Amino acid sequence: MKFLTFSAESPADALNQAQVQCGEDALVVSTKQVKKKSLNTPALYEVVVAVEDSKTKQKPPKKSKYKSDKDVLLNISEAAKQISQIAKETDKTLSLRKEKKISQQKKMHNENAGNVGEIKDEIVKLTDKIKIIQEMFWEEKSSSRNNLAIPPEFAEIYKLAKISGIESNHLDSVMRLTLEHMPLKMRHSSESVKRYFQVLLRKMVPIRYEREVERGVKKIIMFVGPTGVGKTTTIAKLAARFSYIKERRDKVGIITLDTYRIGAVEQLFQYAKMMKLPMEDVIEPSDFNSALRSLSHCSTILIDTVGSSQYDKDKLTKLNQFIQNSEYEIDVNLVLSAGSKFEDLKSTYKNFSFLNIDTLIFTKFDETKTFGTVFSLIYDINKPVSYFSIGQEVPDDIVVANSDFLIECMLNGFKRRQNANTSK
Ligand SMILES: Nc1nc2c(ncn2[C@@H]2O[C@H](COP(=O)(O)OP(=O)(O)OP(=O)(O)O)[C@@H](O)[C@H]2O)c(=O)[nH]1
Ligand SMILES: [Mg+2]
Repeated sequence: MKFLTFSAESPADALNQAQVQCGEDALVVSTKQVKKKSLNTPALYEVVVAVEDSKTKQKPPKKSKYKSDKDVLLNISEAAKQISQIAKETDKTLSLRKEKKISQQKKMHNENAGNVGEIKDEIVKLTDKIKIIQEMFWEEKSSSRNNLAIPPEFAEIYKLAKISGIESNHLDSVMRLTLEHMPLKMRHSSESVKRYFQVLLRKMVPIRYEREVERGVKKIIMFVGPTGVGKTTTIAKLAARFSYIKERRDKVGIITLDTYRIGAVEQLFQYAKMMKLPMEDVIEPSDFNSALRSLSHCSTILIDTVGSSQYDKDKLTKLNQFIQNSEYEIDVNLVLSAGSKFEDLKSTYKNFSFLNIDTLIFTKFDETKTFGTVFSLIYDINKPVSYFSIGQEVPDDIVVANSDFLIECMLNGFKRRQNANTSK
């Protein structure tokens, strides 16, 4: 008796080979799976049969390792049944395993999905809570916003602008304009709302750009304003700027009308001397034109005045006499401190306005944190700004007015490095 082994991808195929080769009388010794099916290769089954030497039709395949008769169990027909059973069982086991694996994967997926879902739910709940809290505070204050319904995305910029000291009614009108004109798609984030709001604010600041003095034209600039705001210091900075710093240099002369205060003339005289600029002092309005004439060789004449309280009618009236007596047109610059309260700025402007103010200069940017008042005054009186003074240093601490600078200071505070365009 010989033992022969047949291999195939399924037990049935292996058995079939054995049948073809050895006939029906061959006895099946064993069947087993020798290799599992993988992704790339099929399964391998082995059937070992025992045959009498004379029953082998062809050259037998390789010899089996089974050597003993006692392993012989079944004839082939019987084995076929069992094999198909084994195959079924194997398939069943495999599919059971597969099902188990899938169900495990599903379970894990469901568990993960459950976790992610739970986290998502939590985030949504938290976001809602934050919005509700925001709106609670928001609603609480709504009475002071003239019933202006402001969406939560606008809350951040609203609060920033509010703490800048801007007047409530000005802030509400800017808000109203933003709400009316801002494209819907920009409203979803507070960042884009902020940007839009900033652009709008910038457009609302009237600026007077610095112009070159035309040849043959005299530019006579008078600086008026309350006491101690920085008129004299600003004149010194601008005298240096016009005569030495700007590309096209002007011939600059200085006149001071501030002859009351001890040391006032001396203060300006020292600057004029350092810069080698001609300077005249005038006491009476009737002498004003002769002083202007004596500086006829200058294309730019800067006039310092005595600081006066906006309530000091006598001083203001005398100041007006100088302007009225002048043979030349005078550009009147009202100098104000950025740190003053809005009401004070407004009353100062009101009481100086009979001098026909042409432009505003704001000083002491480095001494305040609230620039909304500056914005509000400009917005209210609609007068252009020409310079911002940002410190005591002569000649460096002066900035040619620009709306970007002011709005940046208003929303994010004054920073000295913003000073890149100083005097430019
Ligand atoms: N921090 C700061 N100080 C300034 C600025 N501008 C002027 N000052 C200071 O403010 C003080 C008054 O400056 P002045 O230029 O004398 O002011 P003024 O308006 O001429 O004063 P009166 O002639 O007395 O009315 C001085 O100590 C200046 O150095 C500024 O932008 N920032
Ligand atoms: Mg002065």
